[in-house]
Parts: sequence; C-alpha cells; structure tokens
Amino acid sequence: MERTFAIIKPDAVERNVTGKVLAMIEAGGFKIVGMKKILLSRAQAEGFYYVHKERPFFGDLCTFMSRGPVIALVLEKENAIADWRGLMGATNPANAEAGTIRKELGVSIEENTVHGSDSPESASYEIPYFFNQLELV
Ligand code: YYY
Ligand code: MG
Repeated sequence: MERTFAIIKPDAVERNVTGKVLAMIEAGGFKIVGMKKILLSRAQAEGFYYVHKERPFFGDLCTFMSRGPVIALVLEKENAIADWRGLMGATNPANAEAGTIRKELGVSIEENTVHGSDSPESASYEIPYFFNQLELV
C-alpha cells in the first residue's frame, strides 16, 4: 500500500464541491486515512510550495492557497501517488481528460481544485507538513 497527499483547494471549498471530490476519491478506490480542514497562512502556503518559489506564478499561487479553507487529505491505495495524479487530471483543466476532477470541476490553471504529490519524495515532505502519525488511521 502507498500513501499520497492531497488537497481540496479553496476554489472547491468556496463552491461547496468538497463532497463531489470526496465521492470521486472514494469511487476511485482510495481509502481516506487522514482528513482535516485548515486555513493556511500565507507563510504556510509558501512553505508547502517552496519547490516553486522561483516560478513566476508562485506569489499568486500562495495568495490563492491561503485565501480560504482547504481540505488536507492522506489517501491510501496501491500505486496511490500515480493513480491520484491520474484522477486529478492535467494541471490546466482545459487540457485534462474527461472524467478527471480537474476537467469536471476545475476553473483555471490556478484554481484547479486539487493538489497531489508528484513523487514519493514530495509525499514524504507533504504528509508530515500537515499530519502527525496519530492522525493517520
Ligand atoms: O502538480 P500540479 O498541481 O499539477 O502542478 P505544478 O506544476 O506542481 O504547479 C503547482 C500549482 O501551481 C498548480 O496546481 C497550479 C499553479 N500553477 C499556475 O498557477 N500556473 C502555472 N503556469 C503552473 C502552475
Ligand atoms: Mg505539483
């Protein structure tokens, strides 16, 4: 079994579609082993996305991610990291495949509804950024 880290981003929480995302996660065969609602500070968003700190979109991304609450999740499944990236769809919802979360619910390349770890290394950073071991069940 593999674990990955996911976020339901502020655009989805604002539009009351967290339940739709969670239903797609469960229908996709993922077990939710950790879940919490949190309002990130600007500094916490910057720390989470530090790998992108030199990118031109970094400032806007951190403003967006801290503008309202998010749902942080740890998902478990065989091949969870790759399978969750597949269910999310391409970064830009306009390029995402039908049936993916970003295609169905995404608004724009920035407000693209969900985050997912892109490798075991990023999952190892992102999961403990949000959860301690007692919160993963
Ligand atoms: O992993 P993923 O979320 O699909 O994309 P990343 O390349 O890691 O970028 C993180 C995040 O940054 C993306 O979900 C939206 C935002 N972003 C953006 O606003 N504009 C871009 N040109 C690229 C990414
Ligand atoms: Mg990424």
